[in-house]
Amino acid sequence: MPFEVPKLKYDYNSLEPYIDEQTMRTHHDRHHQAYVDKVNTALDGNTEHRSKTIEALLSNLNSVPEPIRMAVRNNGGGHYNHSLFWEMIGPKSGGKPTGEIATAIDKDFGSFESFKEKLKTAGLNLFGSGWVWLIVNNGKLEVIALPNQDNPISQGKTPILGVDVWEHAYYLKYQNKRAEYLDQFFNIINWKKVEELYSKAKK
Ligand code: MN3
Repeated sequence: MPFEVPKLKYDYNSLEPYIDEQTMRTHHDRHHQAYVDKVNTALDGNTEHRSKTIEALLSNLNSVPEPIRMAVRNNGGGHYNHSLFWEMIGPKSGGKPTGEIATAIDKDFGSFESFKEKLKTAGLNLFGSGWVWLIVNNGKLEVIALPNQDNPISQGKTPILGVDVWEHAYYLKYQNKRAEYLDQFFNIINWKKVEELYSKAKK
């Protein structure tokens, strides 16, 4: 089955004023679609690998034939990352997390404020395009930055929140002000989804 871009579960304009409608349309309908088209093309004709899930492919990249490995890593990664991303953000979101994830953040980062600072600094220090991830690694929360469309699952780690720091994610509204985008990003984090992923990851 070829991969498909999942439909957004909220309106394109519902993340305003933090993420503008035009950015959402271009990002979801064009950028994500391009990753999907390219990974489908790469896997076309490869009966063994095209039947696998995107998670299975990315968590064992070495099993992907060398000639298409980079295309799967980049475009398959783009598909997986963005599919997660649309769920990790949402309207009427943001604020502070509650429940288990809030306790874990306090325990592993000291406080919510220092977690925020850590995520923001990682985003600012990431040179070029990539993502900043909140991951679960051996039961502990960590913030890591990865280039391009690489995903923590390729390193055996579980992502529970991802911030897209490619310019296409923020440039129309924020231009070169990445710091402001990172600050405003906290207004659209869907902590319910993050907590759900956290509960699954620590089992
Ligand atoms: Mn993107």
